[in-house]
Amino acid sequence: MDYTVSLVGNPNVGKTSLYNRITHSLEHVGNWHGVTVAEVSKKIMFDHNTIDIVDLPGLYSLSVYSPEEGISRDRILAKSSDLIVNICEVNNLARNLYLTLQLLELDVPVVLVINMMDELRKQGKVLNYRNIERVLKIPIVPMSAKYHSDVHLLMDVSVDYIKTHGANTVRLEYLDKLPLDDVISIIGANAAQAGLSPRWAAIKVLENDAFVLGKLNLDKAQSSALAAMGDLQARVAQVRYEFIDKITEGAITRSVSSEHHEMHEHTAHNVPLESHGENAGEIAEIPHDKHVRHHDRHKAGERLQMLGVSKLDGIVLNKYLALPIFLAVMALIFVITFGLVGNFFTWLLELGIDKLIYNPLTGWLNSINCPDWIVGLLGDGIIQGVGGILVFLPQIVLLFFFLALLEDSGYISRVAFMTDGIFRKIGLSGRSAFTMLMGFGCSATAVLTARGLEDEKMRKKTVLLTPFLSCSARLPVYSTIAGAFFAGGSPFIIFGMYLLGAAVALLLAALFEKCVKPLKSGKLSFIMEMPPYRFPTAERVLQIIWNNAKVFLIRVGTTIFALNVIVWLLSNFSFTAGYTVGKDARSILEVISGFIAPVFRPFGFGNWKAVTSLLSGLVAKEVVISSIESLGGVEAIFMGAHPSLSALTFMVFTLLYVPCVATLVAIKKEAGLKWMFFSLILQIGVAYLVSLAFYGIGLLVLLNPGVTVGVLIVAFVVAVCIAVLISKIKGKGSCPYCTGGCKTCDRKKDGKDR
Ligand SMILES: Nc1nc2c(ncn2[C@@H]2O[C@H](COP(=O)(O)OP(=O)(O)OP(=O)(O)O)[C@@H](O)[C@H]2O)c(=O)[nH]1
Ligand SMILES: [Mg+2]
Repeated sequence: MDYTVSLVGNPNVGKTSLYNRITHSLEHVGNWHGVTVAEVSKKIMFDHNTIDIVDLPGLYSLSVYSPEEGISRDRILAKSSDLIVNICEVNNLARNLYLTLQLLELDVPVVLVINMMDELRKQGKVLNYRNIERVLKIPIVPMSAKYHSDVHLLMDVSVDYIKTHGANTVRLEYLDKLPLDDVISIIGANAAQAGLSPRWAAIKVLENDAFVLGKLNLDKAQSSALAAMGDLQARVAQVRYEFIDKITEGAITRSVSSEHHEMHEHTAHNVPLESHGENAGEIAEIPHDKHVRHHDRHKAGERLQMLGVSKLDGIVLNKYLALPIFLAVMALIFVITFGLVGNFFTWLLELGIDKLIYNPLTGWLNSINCPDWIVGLLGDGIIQGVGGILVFLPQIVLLFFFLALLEDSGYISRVAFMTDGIFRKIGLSGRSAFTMLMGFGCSATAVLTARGLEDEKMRKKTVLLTPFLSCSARLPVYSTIAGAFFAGGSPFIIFGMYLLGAAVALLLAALFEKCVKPLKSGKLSFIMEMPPYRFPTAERVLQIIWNNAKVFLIRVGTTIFALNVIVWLLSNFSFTAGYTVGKDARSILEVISGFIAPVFRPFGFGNWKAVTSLLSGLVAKEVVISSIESLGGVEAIFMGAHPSLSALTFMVFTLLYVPCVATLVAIKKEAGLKWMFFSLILQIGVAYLVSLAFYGIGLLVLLNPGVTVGVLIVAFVVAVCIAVLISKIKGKGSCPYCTGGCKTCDRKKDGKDR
């Protein structure tokens, strides 16, 4: 038989970890909320059945607020799955069960997985889920998806449940406390017409669910009849939570012994549902935070919710230490990646390619009198060009490894938390920080993670600014050029590039907030859950290394290889005279790129080779450097009066202009064609202007260092004074919850909601 099984649950509960275990995939897992932003699926064979396993973005409830949650809601409402495997996190059982109840209200077949049992075990506690299972009448499978849990068992239970689950829907007693019959008498016909179950539609109407209300298309009389019943949204949440509290009472207790717990985790689910006994009697300790309950999420006000804040957070999130710690962590990562460790492996690879491939191959080709152009194409075009990129494999793997450590440990959520204050002042939120930090890996995939942002304008702004964060494809460019011109100082030059990218993005965000009306988002509430600190397993570390090495090697073997061959051919053949080496003829690229070259003359690299490499970088940024390698190396490009300054400016331009075509496609997907063109012009414009300013200031420093540095310091101090003055005038009378404009703020100065 063919079945579809969807994995559904709150964000960050381990859905993708479980998906990877079941399907043997390597999908992105991270210790923050909103890692998965699109549906992913894979078919597996299980017990002669073909099962399509679908991993979905996390959602707190069926009333959704962001596009990524909408993807999951649509799949659930379409009832296109034969089974929903609902994953809950054991340490947040009550809040997670809120979604479970909504799934049961919808009458979809559900198997409940209670995940992260290992964390419960570490706390010396056990789970007794029998009462929950008995009341909800659904199978429950406890597990630890991160480790080697028995997914076979889960699949067994799931297939069994699909086959045996009949029409005996569970009676959720708390629904009797709601005036559902009254609502059905008003909206029943509309619900049937919209293809919705009247009872379910009635619950959603009480919850003021905009999506369902839109589908029901109620007339004025119906709307007024509903309004007359009063606002029952909070009541719905209250009866659900009272029910959850009742069924989870005594579910988590102190462990008698770890063996006892093992029995619970691995065998108890085999006991038939009906025969489960009563629960053990100790008092439950279920950490849940009523403030984060979903019905509260959109209550006006700007709040950050912190869960699982540990002592370490006292230091990491300290008002004065947070930023220095973050910068120190990033600097350390860069020194390791681009300093001794990364450089050593890169040097080793370089040596290997030269001694084992380039020298023997070109020697042999020359010895058999191979035509010069073939020796050139294979030697300089392919081996030097593609090999010039391949040698960065260790640095790229190291960078991704550290990024994954930041993600998996939960530190990235702390960065989002500490940046939230400043980000909100410029119309972004801490949630944008996730997307921007992902931009250090790959701009195109990072742009897609902006889907998790609830506000459309903020989402657009994040999408437009993420490409300014330096992606890993730009790394070989910095590494080669900085290594050639600044040797020992190269890690700091590279770190500077990353900081410059972030600074430009933040300045632009502030500018948009002030001057571009369609991107002015204002200050918005952002509720963030702080995940506990977690350690990645050795298996996960190897997965990260393999995943990124594979993606990089495929790029090198396909796009970069093909482009290198094209660039080499076009730069060594002319329109009329064939192979140009040894002839007085201009190559095809010399003619074409030569047209654009004067544009870059002010920066000291106005030559066709530099233009060619920048143009080829539009397809993939790594090709900038492989083109430079195959066109004669950095010495052939930066030859002006101030080669080091030109080289630095080239790095700045590479940092800021369009990352690649794939990123543009991602921007189109997330924000539309109009914004894609806007971003294209913005990136090229900003790259040119910042490079111009950079080169100009650099020239002044070189010509008259003392005066220029003095002028710059004075200008900086004046600018800071003006900014402080403006914020003081604006912020006069403001409260800690806004920077002025208290009239529109959701809170009074004492912090209470208005
Ligand atoms: N200790 C422990 N950690 C787990 C377990 N399962 C997942 N994790 C960790 O929990 C975090 C979230 O895992 P994901 O699989 O990305 O969660 P998700 O539900 O797909 O998250 P979103 O896509 O953001 O909704 C990661 O750091 C995982 O390593 C588990 O059984 N035990
Ligand atoms: Mg996921």
